[in-house]
Amino acid sequence: MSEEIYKKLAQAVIDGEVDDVRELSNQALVMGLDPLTCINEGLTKGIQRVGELFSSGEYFLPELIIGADVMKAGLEILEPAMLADQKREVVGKVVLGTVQGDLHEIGKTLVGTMLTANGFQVIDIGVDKTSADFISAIKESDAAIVGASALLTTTMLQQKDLVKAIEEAGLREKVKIMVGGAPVTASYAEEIGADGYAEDAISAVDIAFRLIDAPA
Ligand code: B1M
Repeated sequence: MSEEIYKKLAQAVIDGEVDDVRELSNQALVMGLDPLTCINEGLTKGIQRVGELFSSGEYFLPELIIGADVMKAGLEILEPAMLADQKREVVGKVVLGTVQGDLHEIGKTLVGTMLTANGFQVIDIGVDKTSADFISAIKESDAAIVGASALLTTTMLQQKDLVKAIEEAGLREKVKIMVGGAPVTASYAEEIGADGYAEDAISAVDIAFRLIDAPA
């Protein structure tokens, strides 16, 4: 039964059916399904398929935009359920954003939700943020970690720029840098001098705990 819901959630994202996604997300919660599994096995599979259809020329930009909006409608229902039981004290502050020139927000927001659910205070500065924006937020919040997301092969270069800008601002000893996003790899993270790389939102939580040397 749960498999069926995941498949229907994915299909609704592919078809751009916002009402179906809302109904299925609510139904999943009533059934007691794990919201994160619904996101990973349902909504994310759906948006990945939309990406493939876009790559192969079967879908165009409007379908990409609709797919993202439909996924966000599902996340609006499922993400609060992940935060409902959160009672931990704040373990550390994280400044999180998507780099300059990049408008992809879904993965970054999901990382933020998982960090919040695990006791981090997340300062989400949004998308298309310059290195200077990240630095202002680090200074204002005194964050222990900065997380930069990039979804495009062109914009992942901004992560390198951010590491350099943090060094130049004299903050390198104060803040740990975590990078992620679909085109980013562990070896790229190492090459640019970041402290950590996470493949997905769950591993981002593990990495964040490791970076501040705290028990998960
Ligand atoms: Co865009 N887009 N897009 N897009 N888009 C991709 C990334 C693409 C792979 C699609 C494709 O061609 N198959 C392709 C990139 C190609 C490349 O560079 N190699 C692409 C393109 C080309 C573009 C445009 C250039 C299209 C155009 O205009 N012609 C354009 C660029 C706009 C811009 O940013 N300047 C564009 C626009 C858009 C929309 C705005 C329409 C929309 C985003 C809407 C929004 O976010 N509000 C969109 C979407 C939806 C996608 C796909 C289909 C889905 C992205 C997504 O939300 N995935 C994407 C294809 C794909 O990824 N398969 C695609 C779901 C999300 C949960 O996963 O974001 O990977 P993800 O996040 C994961 C991990 O990566 C990781 O954890 C997350 C959760 O598990 N992670 C981190 C992410 N950030 C992290 C940070 C961390 C740690 C882990 O630490 C800090």
